[in-house]
Amino acid sequence: MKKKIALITGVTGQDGAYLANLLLNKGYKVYGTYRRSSSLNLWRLEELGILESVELLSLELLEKSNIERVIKLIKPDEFYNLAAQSFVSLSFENPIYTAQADALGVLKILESIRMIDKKIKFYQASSSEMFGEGDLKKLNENSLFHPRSPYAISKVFGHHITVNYREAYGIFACSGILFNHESPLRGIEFVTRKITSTLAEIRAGRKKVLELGNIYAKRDWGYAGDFVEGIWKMIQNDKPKDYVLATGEEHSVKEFATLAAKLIGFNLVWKGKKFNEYAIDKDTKKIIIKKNMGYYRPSDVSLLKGDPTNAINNLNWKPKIKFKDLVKIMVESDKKKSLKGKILQ
Ligand code: NAP
Ligand code: G4F
Repeated sequence: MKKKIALITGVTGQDGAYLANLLLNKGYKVYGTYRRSSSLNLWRLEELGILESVELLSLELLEKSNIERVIKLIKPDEFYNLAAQSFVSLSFENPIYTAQADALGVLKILESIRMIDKKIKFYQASSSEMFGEGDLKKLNENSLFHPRSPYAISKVFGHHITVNYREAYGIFACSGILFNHESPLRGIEFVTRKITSTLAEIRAGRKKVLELGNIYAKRDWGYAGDFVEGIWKMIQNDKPKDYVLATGEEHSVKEFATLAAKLIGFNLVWKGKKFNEYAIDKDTKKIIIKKNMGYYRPSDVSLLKGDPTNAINNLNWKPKIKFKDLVKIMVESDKKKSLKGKILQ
């Protein structure tokens, strides 16, 4: 039987690498796109041992001709759009670029699919950030969007245009509204990996302090390996439909940091209030974590918690890794990396 052909944009990112691994294990021919730049970012594919198995093609989301070239060349059965400027903080500094990549980039892909081959199944990486501030209950596919950053607003466009191409042109296009998912392959700019990598470096004596912004922000953190399974299931569904993937649990940044510090071997005590809050190691009396107002965002989202009931009932999907195990997996990985040398990524 002919192998199914999958195309993953953003294969050099966290989810791209895990999804490529999953699809290779399922017998797909996997093509992944990267951005041509001075330094190639292939460490995740290397860590998973799949660098040789994924066919790499260069693609810049802003260039429609790049998208058309790749689609015509490989004729994919399934197109997973994971590429994006995905860092919320950076979207405040580079809002126009973020909108071009995360909003118009999606439209460029959908237009290319419409013009070249409407049978290609399309997945769009939507985000729980689209819900933004407001609803304190668990968020599902029908909850209102109140996006709070240029990133989230761009993702709302990507989400709606995906629904529109499904409704208007009958394309099998679906959108996964994914809550935060993390792993040892998470970029070090995101708060979970920033915490585990910096604490490991402090333990190894190469860094002194971990500086954080809004430690009272709460997120619904799952494991990326579980979430890419849900992405694949959405595309295998009989009908294209959008789903929330989440764990249904909320934890604060402070909780994540305190647990990670304990697992790394610090005995933290929190002191001070509000902007002067800090944590010392009881044994050495040294400051391990302190606040830095520079990491606050112009507008943040204080709580995101999802309701994955529809995915559980209709996709037979379930997150397997719990919060405590997720923190442990990330801490263990960064401890190991820091013992081998400086953590660079
Ligand atoms: P990530 O690690 O930041 O990966 C993003 C990927 O997009 C990287 O491969 C990056 O390439 C590529 N990319 C960025 N700008 C591009 C451009 N202009 N043209 C082509 N490629 C570009 O993100 P992730 O955590 O894997 O997330 C995957 C997708 O899911 C993203 O769309 C993100 O917004 C969305 N999402 C993530 C989460 C989460 O919690 N992880 C939750 C909801 C939604 P380089 O390697 O060259 O930078
Ligand atoms: O780890 P974060 O940067 O992730 P954020 O903003 O929730 O976005 C991630 O998840 C989204 C899904 O909901 C994705 F769509 C998006 O692409 C990305 O993957 O920040 C989490 C929280 C924020 O409230 C932030 O203000 O942690 C808070 N925080 C506190 N101190 C910090 C820091 N965030 C970062 N990155 N660095 C800090 O020092």
